Amino acid sequence: MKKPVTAIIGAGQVGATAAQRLIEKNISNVVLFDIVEGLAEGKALDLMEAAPVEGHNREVKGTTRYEDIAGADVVVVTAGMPRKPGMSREDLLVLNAKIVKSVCENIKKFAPNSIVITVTNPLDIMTDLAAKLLGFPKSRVFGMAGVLDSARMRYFISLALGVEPHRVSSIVLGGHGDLMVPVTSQMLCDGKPVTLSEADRKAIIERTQNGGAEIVKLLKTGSAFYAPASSVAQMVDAVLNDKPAPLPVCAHCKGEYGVQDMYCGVVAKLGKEGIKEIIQLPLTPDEQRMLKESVEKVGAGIREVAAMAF
Ligand code: A3D
Repeated sequence: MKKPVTAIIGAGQVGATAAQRLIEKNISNVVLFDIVEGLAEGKALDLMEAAPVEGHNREVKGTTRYEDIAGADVVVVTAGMPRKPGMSREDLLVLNAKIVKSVCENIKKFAPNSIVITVTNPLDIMTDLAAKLLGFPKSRVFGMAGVLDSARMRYFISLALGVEPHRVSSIVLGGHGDLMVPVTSQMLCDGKPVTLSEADRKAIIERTQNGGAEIVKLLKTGSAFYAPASSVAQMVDAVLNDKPAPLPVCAHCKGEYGVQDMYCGVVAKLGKEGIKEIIQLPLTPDEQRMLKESVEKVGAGIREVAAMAF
């Protein structure tokens, strides 16, 4: 039986760490691509030299040749520039739109049957752009943000409760930006509803919304990559192995939450064909209002890109 292959475009912090997660968790083989000569090859070799110690049988191939992504089951797009301190996700718009365009042309040519998971920021806008450029069924193109944002929220809730992070579940909906919607009405610990003080609840919303910026500020160069890479790996695993548990992802909506023909962070079941089903959660009026604002902001960004020549 053919071993599943994930192609990762961009061998930077997120791409290379995602490759590490995928092989060390035994999820798939990886083709790691970058335009910088030697970068993907060097990181792939380094990762493979860890295989005897880590004890896995997966392979990573580093390359600068797009031909090598042929036959990939999943393509993860992490090519792009990360945010620098003081830089908004929107500042990245033009820069990353050009990169996503060239990446999509090659995915279309060399991996036309793949499932595409975008990571490049600004996430929702780049996912919409990728879907339009690729022309694949929209169910086969979606973005990673919700798993990461929800993981950050889960961690912050666990700190407030003083419990292990894995016992907490929670969801973040909407765009991957300052207006994302941490759904505090659905927080659970060991499957039971969590009640927090109003001050804690507000602090968790704020810290989650600023989760990416908090790390950018600390690192000073570059942005988060360990948790983003874990989130990518969980999504690839859900796709390749038809995992039944729904995940928060940036998916194409056809009326869910009133969002028409647009990409937005929602909860969805993933599988070999991509997005299998979007699941709508009951939201409080406040959460519905926040989601509407978040969606409007993403819509403005999408229109901005549509009007751009790049
Ligand atoms: P970084 O470590 O700079 O890696 C980006 C890589 O892309 C570099 O190795 C570049 O050489 C490569 N690259 C640039 N142009 C091309 C191209 N045309 N084709 C192929 N490769 C190219 O960045 P990073 O890994 O930290 O972040 C990558 C992207 O993911 C950025 O846009 C980040 O903002 C974004 N990101 C998103 C999230 C989300 O939650 C959505 C989280 C973390 C990072």
